[in-house]
Amino acid sequence: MTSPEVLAQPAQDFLPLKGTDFVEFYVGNAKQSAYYYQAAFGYELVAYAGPETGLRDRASYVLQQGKIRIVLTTSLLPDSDITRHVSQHGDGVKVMALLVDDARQSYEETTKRGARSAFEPYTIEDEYGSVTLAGIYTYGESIHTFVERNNYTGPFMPGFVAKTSLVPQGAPVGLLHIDHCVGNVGWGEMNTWITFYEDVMGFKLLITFDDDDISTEYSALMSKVVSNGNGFVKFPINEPAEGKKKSQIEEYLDYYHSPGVQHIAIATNDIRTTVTELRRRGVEFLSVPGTYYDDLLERIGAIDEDLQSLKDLNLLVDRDEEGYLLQIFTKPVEDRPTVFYEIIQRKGAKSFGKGNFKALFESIEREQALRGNL
Ligand code: TYF
Ligand code: FE
Repeated sequence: MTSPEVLAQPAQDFLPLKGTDFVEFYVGNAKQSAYYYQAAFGYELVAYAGPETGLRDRASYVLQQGKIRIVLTTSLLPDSDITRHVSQHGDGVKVMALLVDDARQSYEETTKRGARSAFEPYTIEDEYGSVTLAGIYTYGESIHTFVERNNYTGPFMPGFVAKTSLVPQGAPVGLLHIDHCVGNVGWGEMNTWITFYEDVMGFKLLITFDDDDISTEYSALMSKVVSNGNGFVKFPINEPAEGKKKSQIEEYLDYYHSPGVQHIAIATNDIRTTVTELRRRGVEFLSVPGTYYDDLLERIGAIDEDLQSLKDLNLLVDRDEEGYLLQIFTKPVEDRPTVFYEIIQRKGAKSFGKGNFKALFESIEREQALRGNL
């Protein structure tokens, strides 16, 4: 007979992930985007690659705050994969890179389960050590790059040189790590991609939000959240649903012209200080009506923060069985209504703010209406 201890053993994780290594955006003008991320969001410029380092086709800026690393890449050519990506999608996320111990094995385990290859494993090295990279496609044109850092000690990876700059107003604002990265996919495609994360990447379904949760009168969407084994990497996937109004997911797809990353949620442990500073630097946030706060404490119970301070900053609060969370959403950070950021502080809660969906989606709808897309 099998002992209970043996039965309790979790299945071997065939894709152990140590976290998000970087998120790479393809943008129209990386020099100016890098300034925005420094001045507005408080990232620090740490590395660079471009013509000065021998690249003829592109330039990339690497920005860091806490454990978050953002790479901003632009094309120098009239026609290239980057040029075409920017032409089709506008500025957007190309790569969600995942830190692994073994990039070759990660590539093999996922491609043998059906992942479409983006590029085969290769190793690059310089005087600081070596890095092995491999890539697979996920939804749309987005890819997951597996990054294996063999105790690499350089500023980013071989090919990049250290680069700093002093944007005087650009001190860090307390951004710590990526909490989750959300994808928008087309009608009827959500389950295909949930199955991809389950079967090909070994993720587990955490939560399902269906019509009853979301799409009644409000911006219609369905959403499921998958997580990797250790919970460090969480990917909610949204698909549009039929509703009374045009789905916010449909609006995204109309402007991004394919599935892609919708929002990146960034953790802070002091959301009031973080958001005060982001607002001072001109970051624009969605807002909910003052009446949101009228019955907030009745809905969610006692919290550490003074209610007025949350109302002043327009922060949203939600509670689950394990605690509560505070969150707020930026407006899109491009001219197209595509990628935006969420700032989130978790105080025990592991959920995603379901109690705020109504107020949040009504707020998004007001913005959609201003754009003539409702
Ligand atoms: O990540 C989430 O699930 C929450 C809620 O278009 C959310 O941040 C879901 C869909 C959406 C905006 C926010
Ligand atoms: Fe979110």
